[in-house]
Amino acid sequence: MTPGAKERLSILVGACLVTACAARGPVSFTSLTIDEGVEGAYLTALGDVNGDGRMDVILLSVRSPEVFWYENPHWTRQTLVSGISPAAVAAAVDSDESGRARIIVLTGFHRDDYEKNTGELVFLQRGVEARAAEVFAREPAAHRAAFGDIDGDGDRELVVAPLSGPGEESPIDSLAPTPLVYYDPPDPTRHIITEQLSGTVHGLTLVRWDGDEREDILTAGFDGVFLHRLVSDGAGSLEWRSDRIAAGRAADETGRAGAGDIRVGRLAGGERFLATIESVHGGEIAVYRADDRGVWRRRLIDHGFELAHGFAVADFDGDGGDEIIVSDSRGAGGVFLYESHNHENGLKWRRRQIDDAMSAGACEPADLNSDGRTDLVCAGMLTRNLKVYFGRR
Ligand SMILES: [Ca+2]
Ligand SMILES: [Ca+2]
Ligand SMILES: [Ca+2]
Ligand SMILES: [Ca+2]
Repeated sequence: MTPGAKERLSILVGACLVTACAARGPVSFTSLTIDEGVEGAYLTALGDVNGDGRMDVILLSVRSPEVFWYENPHWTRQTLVSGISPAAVAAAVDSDESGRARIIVLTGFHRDDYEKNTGELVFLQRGVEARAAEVFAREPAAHRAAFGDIDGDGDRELVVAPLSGPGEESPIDSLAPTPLVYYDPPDPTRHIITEQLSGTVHGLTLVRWDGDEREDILTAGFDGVFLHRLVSDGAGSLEWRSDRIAAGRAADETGRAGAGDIRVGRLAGGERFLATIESVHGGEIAVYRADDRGVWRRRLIDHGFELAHGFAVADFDGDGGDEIIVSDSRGAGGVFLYESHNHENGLKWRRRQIDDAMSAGACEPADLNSDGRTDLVCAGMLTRNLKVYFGRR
Protein backbone atom coordinates (compact mmCIF):
# COMPACT_ATOMS: atom_id res chain seq x y z
CA MET A 1 0.00 0.00 0.00
CA THR A 2 1.32 3.39 -0.90
CA PRO A 3 2.05 5.58 2.14
CA GLY A 4 -0.65 8.18 2.44
CA ALA A 5 -2.98 6.47 0.07
CA LYS A 6 -6.39 6.01 1.50
CA GLU A 7 -7.20 2.36 1.64
CA ARG A 8 -10.72 1.59 0.71
CA LEU A 9 -12.25 -1.78 1.05
CA SER A 10 -15.72 -2.17 -0.24
CA ILE A 11 -17.92 -4.95 -1.37
CA LEU A 12 -19.50 -4.57 -4.75
CA VAL A 13 -22.35 -6.86 -5.51
CA GLY A 14 -24.26 -6.35 -8.70
CA ALA A 15 -27.97 -6.61 -9.15
CA CYS A 16 -28.95 -10.25 -9.00
CA LEU A 17 -31.26 -11.42 -11.70
CA VAL A 18 -33.75 -13.96 -10.45
CA THR A 19 -32.95 -16.52 -13.12
CA ALA A 20 -29.19 -16.05 -12.75
CA CYS A 21 -29.31 -16.36 -8.96
CA ALA A 22 -31.24 -19.58 -9.17
CA ALA A 23 -28.47 -21.08 -11.26
CA ARG A 24 -25.45 -19.59 -9.50
CA GLY A 25 -24.32 -16.52 -7.65
CA PRO A 26 -23.61 -13.38 -9.62
CA VAL A 27 -20.06 -12.26 -10.18
CA SER A 28 -19.03 -9.99 -7.35
CA PHE A 29 -15.79 -8.35 -6.28
CA THR A 30 -14.12 -6.86 -3.25
CA SER A 31 -12.25 -3.75 -4.38
CA LEU A 32 -9.04 -2.38 -2.97
CA THR A 33 -7.53 0.98 -3.97
CA ILE A 34 -3.78 0.49 -4.09
CA ASP A 35 -2.79 3.95 -5.32
CA GLU A 36 -4.38 7.34 -5.84
CA GLY A 37 -3.43 10.69 -7.31
CA VAL A 38 -1.33 9.16 -10.10
CA GLU A 39 -1.03 11.88 -12.75
CA GLY A 40 -1.31 10.46 -16.25
CA ALA A 41 -2.21 6.92 -15.15
CA TYR A 42 -2.80 5.02 -18.35
CA LEU A 43 -2.11 1.31 -18.62
CA THR A 44 -1.33 -1.55 -16.31
CA ALA A 45 0.62 -4.72 -16.94
CA LEU A 46 0.74 -7.85 -14.81
CA GLY A 47 3.69 -10.14 -14.22
CA ASP A 48 5.91 -11.55 -11.52
CA VAL A 49 8.39 -8.69 -11.24
CA ASN A 50 10.40 -9.99 -8.26
CA GLY A 51 10.24 -13.72 -8.99
CA ASP A 52 8.43 -14.81 -5.82
CA GLY A 53 5.67 -16.60 -7.70
CA ARG A 54 3.08 -13.87 -7.10
CA MET A 55 1.77 -11.71 -9.91
CA ASP A 56 2.66 -8.04 -9.41
CA VAL A 57 1.19 -4.92 -10.97
CA ILE A 58 2.99 -2.36 -13.14
CA LEU A 59 1.39 1.05 -13.71
CA LEU A 60 2.28 3.21 -16.71
CA SER A 61 1.87 6.96 -16.46
CA VAL A 62 2.09 9.08 -19.58
CA ARG A 63 3.26 12.04 -17.47
CA SER A 64 6.00 10.49 -15.36
CA PRO A 65 9.68 9.76 -16.05
CA GLU A 66 9.29 6.83 -13.63
CA VAL A 67 7.39 3.55 -13.86
CA PHE A 68 6.10 2.07 -10.63
CA TRP A 69 5.30 -1.49 -9.69
CA TYR A 70 3.21 -2.73 -6.78
CA GLU A 71 4.39 -5.80 -4.94
CA ASN A 72 1.83 -8.52 -4.28
CA PRO A 73 0.46 -9.16 -1.61
CA HIS A 74 0.92 -5.84 0.25
CA TRP A 75 0.96 -3.67 -2.88
CA THR A 76 3.92 -1.59 -1.74
CA ARG A 77 4.79 0.90 -4.46
CA GLN A 78 8.30 0.58 -5.84
CA THR A 79 10.16 2.15 -8.71
CA LEU A 80 10.64 -0.15 -11.66
CA VAL A 81 12.63 2.29 -13.76
CA SER A 82 13.37 6.02 -13.62
CA GLY A 83 14.71 8.59 -16.03
CA ILE A 84 12.71 7.43 -19.01
CA SER A 85 11.31 9.66 -21.76
CA PRO A 86 7.60 10.23 -21.37
CA ALA A 87 5.23 8.97 -22.41
CA ALA A 88 5.36 5.38 -21.17
CA VAL A 89 2.44 3.63 -22.82
CA ALA A 90 2.93 -0.12 -22.38
CA ALA A 91 4.90 -2.79 -20.59
CA ALA A 92 5.30 -6.53 -21.03
CA VAL A 93 6.65 -9.04 -18.52
CA ASP A 94 8.16 -12.42 -19.21
CA SER A 95 9.75 -14.84 -16.74
CA ASP A 96 12.52 -17.31 -17.51
CA GLU A 97 12.66 -20.82 -16.03
CA SER A 98 14.30 -19.58 -12.85
CA GLY A 99 11.52 -17.02 -12.35
CA ARG A 100 13.72 -14.07 -13.25
CA ALA A 101 11.69 -11.42 -15.03
CA ARG A 102 12.46 -9.76 -18.32
CA ILE A 103 10.48 -6.55 -18.55
CA ILE A 104 9.98 -4.25 -21.50
CA VAL A 105 8.65 -0.72 -21.18
CA LEU A 106 7.58 1.26 -24.26
CA THR A 107 8.35 4.95 -23.83
CA GLY A 108 8.91 8.11 -25.84
CA PHE A 109 5.41 8.01 -27.27
CA HIS A 110 3.75 11.13 -28.68
CA ARG A 111 0.10 10.85 -29.55
CA ASP A 112 -0.20 13.91 -31.77
CA ASP A 113 3.02 13.97 -33.77
CA TYR A 114 4.65 10.95 -35.40
CA GLU A 115 7.94 12.82 -35.86
CA LYS A 116 8.22 13.25 -32.09
CA ASN A 117 7.88 9.53 -31.46
CA THR A 118 11.23 8.24 -30.29
CA GLY A 119 9.61 4.86 -29.59
CA GLU A 120 12.12 3.67 -27.01
CA LEU A 121 12.04 0.00 -26.07
CA VAL A 122 13.47 -0.20 -22.57
CA PHE A 123 14.81 -3.56 -21.36
CA LEU A 124 14.98 -4.48 -17.68
CA GLN A 125 16.18 -7.72 -16.20
CA ARG A 126 15.32 -8.02 -12.54
CA GLY A 127 17.11 -7.47 -9.81
CA VAL A 128 14.53 -5.56 -7.81
CA GLU A 129 16.45 -2.27 -7.62
CA ALA A 130 15.30 0.57 -9.81
CA ARG A 131 17.63 1.02 -12.72
CA ALA A 132 18.35 3.62 -15.27
CA ALA A 133 16.71 3.12 -18.62
CA GLU A 134 18.46 0.83 -21.08
CA VAL A 135 17.05 1.48 -24.52
CA PHE A 136 17.79 -1.55 -26.69
CA ALA A 137 15.79 -0.53 -29.77
CA ARG A 138 13.69 2.27 -31.20
CA GLU A 139 10.35 1.60 -32.82
CA PRO A 140 8.62 4.91 -33.57
CA ALA A 141 5.05 5.17 -32.25
CA ALA A 142 5.39 1.81 -30.43
CA HIS A 143 2.16 1.56 -28.47
CA ARG A 144 1.43 -2.07 -27.55
CA ALA A 145 3.69 -5.03 -26.82
CA ALA A 146 3.31 -8.64 -25.72
CA PHE A 147 5.59 -11.60 -25.13
CA GLY A 148 4.73 -14.88 -26.85
CA ASP A 149 6.39 -17.81 -28.58
CA ILE A 150 5.28 -16.85 -32.06
CA ASP A 151 7.73 -19.14 -33.90
CA GLY A 152 7.36 -22.23 -31.69
CA ASP A 153 11.04 -22.52 -30.72
CA GLY A 154 10.30 -22.55 -26.98
CA ASP A 155 11.45 -18.96 -26.35
CA ARG A 156 9.11 -16.01 -26.18
CA GLU A 157 9.58 -13.12 -28.57
CA LEU A 158 8.37 -9.55 -28.03
CA VAL A 159 5.67 -8.51 -30.50
CA VAL A 160 5.48 -4.73 -30.89
CA ALA A 161 2.57 -2.90 -32.51
CA PRO A 162 3.18 0.78 -33.35
CA LEU A 163 0.07 2.95 -33.33
CA SER A 164 0.94 4.09 -36.85
CA GLY A 165 3.62 4.28 -39.48
CA PRO A 166 5.06 7.58 -40.74
CA GLY A 167 2.41 9.82 -42.22
CA GLU A 168 0.99 13.30 -42.39
CA GLU A 169 -1.63 12.81 -39.71
CA SER A 170 -1.23 12.35 -35.99
CA PRO A 171 -0.69 8.67 -35.08
CA ILE A 172 -4.14 8.39 -33.56
CA ASP A 173 -5.74 9.39 -36.88
CA SER A 174 -3.14 8.06 -39.28
CA LEU A 175 -4.14 6.45 -42.56
CA ALA A 176 -0.55 5.50 -43.42
CA PRO A 177 0.68 1.89 -43.72
CA THR A 178 1.51 0.60 -40.24
CA PRO A 179 4.12 -2.04 -39.38
CA LEU A 180 3.87 -4.97 -36.98
CA VAL A 181 7.25 -6.26 -35.78
CA TYR A 182 8.95 -8.45 -33.24
CA TYR A 183 12.23 -8.48 -31.31
CA ASP A 184 14.26 -10.89 -29.20
CA PRO A 185 15.15 -8.47 -26.37
CA PRO A 186 17.72 -7.17 -25.77
CA ASP A 187 18.82 -7.99 -29.33
CA PRO A 188 18.02 -4.84 -31.34
CA THR A 189 17.36 -6.80 -34.56
CA ARG A 190 13.95 -5.82 -35.92
CA HIS A 191 11.87 -8.59 -37.50
CA ILE A 192 8.98 -7.56 -39.74
CA ILE A 193 5.70 -9.46 -39.53
CA THR A 194 3.92 -7.10 -41.88
CA GLU A 195 4.27 -3.50 -43.04
CA GLN A 196 0.91 -3.44 -44.74
CA LEU A 197 -1.61 -2.77 -41.99
CA SER A 198 -3.65 0.22 -43.06
CA GLY A 199 -4.04 3.12 -40.68
CA THR A 200 -3.97 3.38 -36.92
CA VAL A 201 -3.52 0.09 -35.04
CA HIS A 202 -4.53 0.27 -31.38
CA GLY A 203 -5.19 -3.33 -30.28
CA LEU A 204 -2.84 -6.31 -29.88
CA THR A 205 -3.41 -9.70 -28.32
CA LEU A 206 -1.74 -13.09 -28.67
CA VAL A 207 -3.70 -16.32 -28.87
CA ARG A 208 -3.04 -19.92 -29.84
CA TRP A 209 -5.48 -19.63 -32.72
CA ASP A 210 -5.02 -22.88 -34.62
CA GLY A 211 -3.70 -25.14 -31.85
CA ASP A 212 -0.17 -25.58 -33.20
CA GLU A 213 3.00 -24.89 -31.20
CA ARG A 214 3.14 -21.24 -32.22
CA GLU A 215 1.23 -18.36 -30.64
CA ASP A 216 -0.64 -16.28 -33.16
CA ILE A 217 -1.26 -12.54 -33.19
CA LEU A 218 -4.43 -10.49 -33.46
CA THR A 219 -4.38 -6.75 -34.15
CA ALA A 220 -7.23 -4.26 -34.21
CA GLY A 221 -7.17 -1.00 -36.13
CA PHE A 222 -8.89 1.24 -38.64
CA ASP A 223 -8.85 -1.55 -41.22
CA GLY A 224 -10.36 -4.14 -38.90
CA VAL A 225 -9.17 -7.19 -37.00
CA PHE A 226 -6.24 -9.10 -38.49
CA LEU A 227 -4.87 -12.54 -37.69
CA HIS A 228 -1.10 -12.85 -38.20
CA ARG A 229 0.57 -16.25 -38.12
CA LEU A 230 3.47 -18.22 -39.46
CA VAL A 231 2.26 -20.67 -42.09
CA SER A 232 3.98 -23.05 -44.49
CA ASP A 233 5.08 -21.45 -47.75
CA GLY A 234 4.74 -24.82 -49.53
CA ALA A 235 8.51 -25.20 -49.94
CA GLY A 236 9.36 -26.35 -46.45
CA SER A 237 9.72 -22.93 -44.86
CA LEU A 238 7.42 -20.74 -42.85
CA GLU A 239 6.25 -17.30 -43.85
CA TRP A 240 4.13 -14.62 -42.20
CA ARG A 241 0.59 -14.33 -43.37
CA SER A 242 -1.91 -11.64 -42.33
CA ASP A 243 -5.63 -12.16 -42.87
CA ARG A 244 -8.42 -9.75 -42.08
CA ILE A 245 -10.99 -11.73 -40.11
CA ALA A 246 -13.38 -8.89 -39.21
CA ALA A 247 -13.95 -5.42 -40.63
CA GLY A 248 -15.17 -3.78 -37.43
CA ARG A 249 -17.57 -0.90 -37.62
CA ALA A 250 -18.21 1.55 -40.43
CA ALA A 251 -16.69 5.01 -39.98
CA ASP A 252 -18.22 6.87 -37.06
CA GLU A 253 -18.72 10.59 -36.57
CA THR A 254 -14.95 11.00 -36.02
CA GLY A 255 -14.26 9.29 -39.34
CA ARG A 256 -12.68 6.34 -37.58
CA ALA A 257 -13.69 2.88 -38.75
CA GLY A 258 -12.69 -0.65 -37.80
CA ALA A 259 -11.79 -1.70 -34.28
CA GLY A 260 -9.68 -0.25 -31.50
CA ASP A 261 -9.05 -3.25 -29.31
CA ILE A 262 -9.48 -7.00 -29.44
CA ARG A 263 -9.79 -9.86 -26.95
CA VAL A 264 -10.51 -13.56 -27.45
CA GLY A 265 -12.81 -15.56 -25.19
CA ARG A 266 -14.76 -18.80 -24.86
CA LEU A 267 -18.45 -19.32 -24.28
CA ALA A 268 -19.35 -21.84 -21.60
CA GLY A 269 -19.83 -24.51 -24.28
CA GLY A 270 -16.28 -23.98 -25.51
CA GLU A 271 -17.04 -21.93 -28.60
CA ARG A 272 -14.53 -19.16 -29.30
CA PHE A 273 -15.68 -15.57 -29.54
CA LEU A 274 -13.96 -12.27 -30.27
CA ALA A 275 -14.74 -9.10 -28.37
CA THR A 276 -13.87 -5.67 -29.72
CA ILE A 277 -14.03 -2.00 -28.85
CA GLU A 278 -15.03 -0.16 -32.03
CA SER A 279 -13.49 1.93 -33.46
CA VAL A 280 -10.19 3.30 -32.11
CA HIS A 281 -11.16 5.23 -28.97
CA GLY A 282 -14.76 4.48 -29.85
CA GLY A 283 -17.90 3.78 -27.91
CA GLU A 284 -19.20 0.50 -29.33
CA ILE A 285 -18.65 -2.98 -27.94
CA ALA A 286 -19.07 -5.92 -30.33
CA VAL A 287 -18.89 -9.69 -30.04
CA TYR A 288 -18.06 -11.92 -33.03
CA ARG A 289 -18.92 -15.60 -33.40
CA ALA A 290 -17.95 -17.74 -36.37
CA ASP A 291 -20.77 -19.04 -38.55
CA ASP A 292 -20.82 -22.45 -40.24
CA ARG A 293 -18.47 -21.18 -42.94
CA GLY A 294 -16.02 -19.73 -40.47
CA VAL A 295 -17.06 -16.14 -41.17
CA TRP A 296 -16.93 -13.96 -38.06
CA ARG A 297 -20.35 -12.40 -37.55
CA ARG A 298 -20.65 -9.15 -35.65
CA ARG A 299 -23.13 -8.53 -32.87
CA LEU A 300 -23.22 -5.11 -31.25
CA ILE A 301 -23.68 -5.67 -27.53
CA ASP A 302 -23.39 -2.10 -26.24
CA HIS A 303 -22.75 1.45 -27.37
CA GLY A 304 -22.65 4.98 -26.07
CA PHE A 305 -19.31 4.92 -24.28
CA GLU A 306 -17.44 8.17 -24.62
CA LEU A 307 -14.04 6.50 -24.87
CA ALA A 308 -14.09 2.80 -24.01
CA HIS A 309 -10.51 1.87 -23.12
CA GLY A 310 -10.35 -0.53 -20.15
CA PHE A 311 -11.02 -3.95 -21.64
CA ALA A 312 -10.67 -7.53 -20.43
CA VAL A 313 -12.12 -10.97 -21.16
CA ALA A 314 -11.88 -13.71 -18.54
CA ASP A 315 -13.96 -16.25 -16.62
CA PHE A 316 -14.70 -14.41 -13.38
CA ASP A 317 -17.39 -16.73 -11.99
CA GLY A 318 -15.69 -20.01 -12.85
CA ASP A 319 -18.50 -21.43 -15.00
CA GLY A 320 -16.20 -22.07 -17.95
CA GLY A 321 -17.51 -19.14 -20.00
CA ASP A 322 -15.77 -15.81 -20.24
CA GLU A 323 -17.21 -12.48 -19.21
CA ILE A 324 -16.29 -9.12 -20.76
CA ILE A 325 -15.09 -6.09 -18.79
CA VAL A 326 -15.32 -2.59 -20.28
CA SER A 327 -14.46 0.72 -18.66
CA ASP A 328 -15.20 4.14 -20.05
CA SER A 329 -12.09 6.26 -19.63
CA ARG A 330 -14.02 9.49 -20.08
CA GLY A 331 -17.46 10.85 -19.36
CA ALA A 332 -19.24 9.21 -16.48
CA GLY A 333 -16.65 6.43 -16.39
CA GLY A 334 -17.53 3.19 -14.65
CA VAL A 335 -16.42 -0.41 -14.93
CA PHE A 336 -18.96 -2.76 -16.46
CA LEU A 337 -19.18 -6.53 -16.67
CA TYR A 338 -21.07 -8.32 -19.45
CA GLU A 339 -22.11 -11.91 -19.00
CA SER A 340 -23.85 -14.35 -21.28
CA HIS A 341 -25.57 -17.26 -19.59
CA ASN A 342 -25.01 -20.78 -20.82
CA HIS A 343 -28.36 -21.18 -22.57
CA GLU A 344 -27.94 -17.87 -24.39
CA ASN A 345 -24.89 -19.07 -26.28
CA GLY A 346 -23.33 -15.65 -26.60
CA LEU A 347 -26.37 -14.12 -28.26
CA LYS A 348 -27.39 -12.04 -25.28
CA TRP A 349 -25.04 -10.19 -22.91
CA ARG A 350 -26.25 -8.62 -19.69
CA ARG A 351 -24.42 -5.60 -18.37
CA ARG A 352 -23.80 -4.75 -14.74
CA GLN A 353 -21.79 -1.94 -13.26
CA ILE A 354 -19.14 -3.21 -10.86
CA ASP A 355 -17.61 0.20 -10.04
CA ASP A 356 -18.94 3.72 -10.47
CA ALA A 357 -15.73 5.41 -9.24
CA MET A 358 -13.24 4.29 -11.86
CA SER A 359 -12.49 5.50 -15.39
CA ALA A 360 -9.94 2.98 -16.57
CA GLY A 361 -7.44 3.12 -19.38
CA ALA A 362 -6.75 -0.55 -18.84
CA CYS A 363 -8.12 -3.53 -16.94
CA GLU A 364 -6.17 -6.79 -16.72
CA PRO A 365 -7.41 -10.11 -15.30
CA ALA A 366 -5.42 -12.61 -13.22
CA ASP A 367 -5.81 -14.62 -10.04
CA LEU A 368 -3.74 -12.35 -7.82
CA ASN A 369 -4.41 -14.01 -4.45
CA SER A 370 -4.29 -17.63 -5.67
CA ASP A 371 -7.78 -18.50 -4.43
CA GLY A 372 -8.90 -19.90 -7.79
CA ARG A 373 -11.05 -16.87 -8.59
CA THR A 374 -10.06 -14.49 -11.35
CA ASP A 375 -9.35 -10.97 -10.10
CA LEU A 376 -9.06 -7.70 -12.01
CA VAL A 377 -6.70 -4.74 -11.92
CA CYS A 378 -7.76 -1.41 -13.42
CA ALA A 379 -5.69 1.73 -14.00
CA GLY A 380 -7.72 4.93 -13.73
CA MET A 381 -7.01 7.30 -16.60
CA LEU A 382 -9.48 9.96 -15.51
CA THR A 383 -9.71 8.90 -11.87
CA ARG A 384 -5.88 8.71 -11.56
CA ASN A 385 -5.99 5.63 -9.36
CA LEU A 386 -5.12 1.95 -9.37
CA LYS A 387 -7.55 -0.62 -8.04
CA VAL A 388 -7.65 -4.36 -7.57
CA TYR A 389 -10.99 -6.18 -7.68
CA PHE A 390 -10.80 -9.54 -5.96
CA GLY A 391 -13.26 -12.09 -7.25
CA ARG A 392 -15.59 -13.35 -4.52
CA ARG A 393 -17.23 -16.69 -4.03
CA1 LIG B 1 5.87 -11.17 -7.41
CA1 LIG C 1 9.99 -18.29 -30.03
CA1 LIG D 1 -17.93 -17.15 -16.51
CA1 LIG E 1 -8.41 -14.46 -6.90
